[in-house]
Amino acid sequence: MKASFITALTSLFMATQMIAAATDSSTEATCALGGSTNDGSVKAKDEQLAQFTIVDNGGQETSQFGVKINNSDSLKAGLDGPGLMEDFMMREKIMHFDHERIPERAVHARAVGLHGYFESYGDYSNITAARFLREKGKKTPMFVRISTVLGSRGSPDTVRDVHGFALRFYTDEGLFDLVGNNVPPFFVHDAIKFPDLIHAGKPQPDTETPQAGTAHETAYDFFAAFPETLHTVLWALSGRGIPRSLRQIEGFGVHTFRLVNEQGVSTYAKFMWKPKQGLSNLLWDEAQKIAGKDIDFHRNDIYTAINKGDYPEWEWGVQLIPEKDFNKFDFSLLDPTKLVPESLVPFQPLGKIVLNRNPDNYFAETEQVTFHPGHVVRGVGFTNDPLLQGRLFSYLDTQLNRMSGPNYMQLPINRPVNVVHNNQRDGFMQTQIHKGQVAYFPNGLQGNTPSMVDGNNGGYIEYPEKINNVTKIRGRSSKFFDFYSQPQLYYNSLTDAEKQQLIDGLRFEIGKSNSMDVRKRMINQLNHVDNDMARRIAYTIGVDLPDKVAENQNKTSVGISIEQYPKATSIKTRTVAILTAPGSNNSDAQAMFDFLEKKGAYPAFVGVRQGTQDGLNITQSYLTTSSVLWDAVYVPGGNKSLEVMTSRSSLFPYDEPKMFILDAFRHGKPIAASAEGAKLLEYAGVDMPPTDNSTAELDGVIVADTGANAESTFEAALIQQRYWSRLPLDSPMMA
Ligand code: HDD
Repeated sequence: MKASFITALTSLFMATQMIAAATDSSTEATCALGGSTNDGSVKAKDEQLAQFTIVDNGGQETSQFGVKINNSDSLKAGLDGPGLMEDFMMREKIMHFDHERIPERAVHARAVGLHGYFESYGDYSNITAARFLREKGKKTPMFVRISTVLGSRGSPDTVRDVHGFALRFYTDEGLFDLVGNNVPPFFVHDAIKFPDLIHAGKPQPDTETPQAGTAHETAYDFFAAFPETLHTVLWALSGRGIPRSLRQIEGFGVHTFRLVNEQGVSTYAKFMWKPKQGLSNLLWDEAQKIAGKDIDFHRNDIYTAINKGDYPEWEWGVQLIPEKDFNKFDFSLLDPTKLVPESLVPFQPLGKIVLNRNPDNYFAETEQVTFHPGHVVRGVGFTNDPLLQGRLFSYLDTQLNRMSGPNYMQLPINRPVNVVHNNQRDGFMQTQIHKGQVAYFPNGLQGNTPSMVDGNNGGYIEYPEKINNVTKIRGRSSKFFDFYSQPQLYYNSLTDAEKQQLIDGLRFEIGKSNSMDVRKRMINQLNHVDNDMARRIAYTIGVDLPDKVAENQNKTSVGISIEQYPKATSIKTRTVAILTAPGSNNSDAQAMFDFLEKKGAYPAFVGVRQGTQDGLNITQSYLTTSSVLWDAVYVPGGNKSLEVMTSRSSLFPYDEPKMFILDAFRHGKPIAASAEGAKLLEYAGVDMPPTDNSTAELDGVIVADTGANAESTFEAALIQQRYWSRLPLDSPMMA
């Protein structure tokens, strides 16, 4: 028997028992898989989860079978004597501990899970029969899990990787799981290649290195041999792979799905969701440092914003393509390595996602949630995308490995909010007590119930796609074999600074391969995308600069560049470190703090020691924090404090205040200082704005006397978030 699953369901069972004891009416609420009979109101899921929530605070310790106990010492034959076999308290406690872990996900093990809701902007019954999209203002509860792909559960948040972005809608007609990523294409055409892709990217089997990334030989050996991967490799190696915040990423359903309306009309749909917080990414130098300074950086960022009531929001919608236009594009809609450029088919928002509650328990919710692309509701259907078809098997199968039995959909986080009836029975950790002698269909004894409902009467609509005259074959249609047009489109659509980041990312990753053959083969592939890019990379990784083999078609699309993405409209949630030392001008420092806080930013004072200093509440010391953890820096005045900050001492073993400014400068972040505070900027050697009597600003470096003017200039810089112009570009010699 698989104890981990038993353990989880034992507590679920106890919770149900407690509720049953507390309220007589609970029998109805918990009798059928699906629990609550609520019709899908936005609170339905929270109410259902509350039935299983236990607060131990203030309670008395009991064993799992409910007996009050004292298990702080084991039972012995005398104080110095041997332990006794009869010690049921010890056996139970240690047995449970021994079985606390379940297998981590084969991919996407590292994640954060969040509750929220979806709100429909209107009635979309013209395109889909899905009820959650058929009424303006209708809210549907959601659970969302955002993950990295390759790292183990304990790997750092800021490794470079594609990010999983799995959405679960608890609609009132069943679960809809959209198990997507933060980039629109996927690496391979066909699910049968997925194990190869993951084996190449995961730590190598001989040494189990490296952890959580593709910067190694086997990954590029595979990419170089399999050019369909190139498009997604470019997305992952650009800023998209190292987001600044999980609140500032896009989401994509990747595959072409179908939406089917009540009349049976199907429209192809590419799902995508766009953050209202804007898009933003880290620089590789930051990402690597953050991985050491705050391994949980992304989780902390999103938990904090939600705890403070700054709920992240995404516009969720579709690109729609009529059935008749299936062959309209020079790529196949069934090819998941291609995107549909927004310049060809615009994004149409259908509603918004709001994430507004952090989970109560990581394991019960984020770890035990079992997403599955096959969880679709009436009005949503699949296409013949060969990657999607394989996924429909994999996700069910993998949950059996993680959950050790087929009843995992009874776990609180997995239950739909509508009632479930079927003839599935038994299995490990069955928690439902199905009454009656009938567990089959058709039947006479139970009036042929649970009855079957077809698509015309509220049941799932099977789209009657015609599949005639086909030959069984292992292969792909010819359009799948254009490997380079979309990587080119992607590369062309980036700004110069973004191209540089991508090139630097590729230099880092390919350069980590010891095999010169792998490096050469990879440059050969990249040369089919863009000769200039390939040469700039080749220059630094010891490969001969390749001659041009392909013309760049110079096609571009909107919606690709992060730098050109619409900015957030306020400075809400921007983090600002205010650097102080004994003698800081506290009214200057406090005034900036108050201004930023009023505007919704998250300022904090950094000082030589935590506690109160000159009336300021110092929450971070130079040793507990670091420049890379902040969006921006402010240096208030105070001649004495600046003397301290610009001299080496045991308080700053590594010249921390100087490095704070220098890192912020090199990373293109807004830096502001009062006229006195500017001494620290000079000491750090950053490019200073021209001096005059008013606020002076140069590429996000702002020097001013205190006053409203400096504040509003700083505010504008914080909205800008990063000054790409400060980041160096390659010199022409490399090409
Ligand atoms: Fe997958 C997990 C996204 C292709 C097999 N995948 C998983 C998760 C996300 C994705 C977000 C984490 C879900 C969660 O948070 O629990 N996967 C994708 C996307 C793909 C994709 C966007 C391409 C469009 N995946 C894919 C293929 C296969 C898998 C082709 C297998 C043939 N994926 C899995 C899995 C996982 C998984 C092994 C691991 C844990 C889990 O399912 O629940 O079954």
